Amino acid sequence: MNILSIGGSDPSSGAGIQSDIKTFQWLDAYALTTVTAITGQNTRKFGVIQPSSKKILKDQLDMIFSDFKVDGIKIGMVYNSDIIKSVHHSLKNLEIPIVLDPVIKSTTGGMLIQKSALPDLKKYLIPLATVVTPNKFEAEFISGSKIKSKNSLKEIGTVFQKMGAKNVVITGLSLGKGKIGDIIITDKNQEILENKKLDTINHGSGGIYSAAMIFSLSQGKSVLNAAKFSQKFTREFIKGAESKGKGIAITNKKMDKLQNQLSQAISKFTKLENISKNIPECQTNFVYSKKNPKSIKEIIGVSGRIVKTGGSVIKAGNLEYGGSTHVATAVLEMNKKFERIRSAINLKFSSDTISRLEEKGFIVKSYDRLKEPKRIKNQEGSSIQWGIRSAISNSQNSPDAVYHYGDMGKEPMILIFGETPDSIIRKISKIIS
Ligand code: PXL
Repeated sequence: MNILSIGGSDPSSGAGIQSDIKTFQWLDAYALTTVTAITGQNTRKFGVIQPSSKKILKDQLDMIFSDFKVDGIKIGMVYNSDIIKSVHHSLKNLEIPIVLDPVIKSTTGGMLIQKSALPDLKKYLIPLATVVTPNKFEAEFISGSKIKSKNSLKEIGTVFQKMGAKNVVITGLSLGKGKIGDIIITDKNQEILENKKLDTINHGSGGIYSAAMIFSLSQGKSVLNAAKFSQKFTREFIKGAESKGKGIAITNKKMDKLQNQLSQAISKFTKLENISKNIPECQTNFVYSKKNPKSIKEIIGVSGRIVKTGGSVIKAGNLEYGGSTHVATAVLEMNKKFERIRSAINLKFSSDTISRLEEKGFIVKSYDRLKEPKRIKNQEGSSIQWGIRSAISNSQNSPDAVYHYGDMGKEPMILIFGETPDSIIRKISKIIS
C-alpha cells in the first residue's frame, strides 16, 4: 500500500512528514512524501519556517501522481494559501480516502498556518477530506465556537459539515474523571470513543492518529472502525514516548522483536512463487508466540488474514497479539508439549503437499475430525486444541506439519509448525509447487 503524506518537515522527526514515514513503515505501508514547508524546531522550541514555492510543490505532487498508485493521502501542515490551492488543484478529482489533520500550532508554540490562510483551508481542503481530525484547540479555532458541552460538540460537527467535511473526528477531548475521548461525527450519527487519560505530554500524537486513520481507511475500513484502530494505535505510541532531546518527549513505539520477525517472514511468504495455490478458502494466518504462552493473547498473528486476491497474496490486516484464534490455539497446544515450537501457519490441504513433506523427511502427523467427540465440537475453539493434542499424543518429536481431512462444512487443512517464522518459510520453500 502506498500512502502519500503532504506536510511540513520537522527535523526532530516528532511530527510532520518524518513522523508519517515512521508510522507508515510501522504499519507496513510505503510512505510517499511531498514537502509543503521546512521548519526549524527541536523538542524545546520552534524556529523558522520556509514554505515550499508553488513551483516545487506542484512538481513534487506531479512526480508522485504520474508514477505511483496512491491508496490514500494524509494532509498535515499547509502553511499558506498558495500551498492550500496547489494541494487542492492536485487532489480535487481523486477518488481515494483523504485525511486532513488541520494543524494550527505546534506543541512548542509555532504557528503552522498563517491566519490569513484559514478561510482557504476551509474553502479548499476541508471539502476534499474523507475525515478531518482536529484536536480540541483546532476544532474551536476553525469553527469559531467553544466546546463546552455535548451539545456544543454537535454544533461544531454541524459547522464542519457545512464547510463540506464528510466526517469529523475531534481527538483527545478531556471528559472529566480521568477520562479522555475521541468524538466521531459522521453524516449519520455521533459516537464517543472513551478511554483512560494517559499522563504524558508528548510531541506528535495528533500526527500519529491521523496517519493511522488514513492507513485504516485505505484498507477499506469504516470511519468508526478506523477511529477505533487509530485510538488504540496512538495510545501505544504515547505510552512509548521517549525523551530524545532536552525538551518534550517524542511519541514513539519500539518495534517488537516478534512482530518484526513475523512481519519479515510474512513478506517473504507472500512473495513465494505459486503461493496463492496454497491459500485455503478460509484464508491463511501466520503466528509467532512469546516463550511459554499462557493464552493466545501472547501470540502475535494477523488480525484479518493473509488473503488471495487474483493471482497474488497479501496481508490484509495488522499484526496484533491475539490477532489469530485458530492457528494461535494450535501453537498454544503444541507448545505445551514441545516448548520450542512457537510459530505456525495454515495452508490449503493437498495430498501432493503431504507427499512432498514426507519425501523431504519432515515429521507429519494428522488427526481425524470425524472422531472428534460431540461435546468438543460444540465448544467454540476447542476442536483445534483437541486435534493437535490427539495428533501428537504418541509423538516423541515435534511434528513439522499436522493435517486433517475436514468434516461436514469444515475445510481440510495443513498446519506447518516451527521454532520461528523464518524456519517455517524454509520448510514451505522446500515443499510448495
Ligand atoms: O503535529 C503537528 C505538526 C505537523 N507538521 C509539522 C509540525 C507539527 C508540530 O510541530 O512541526 C511540520
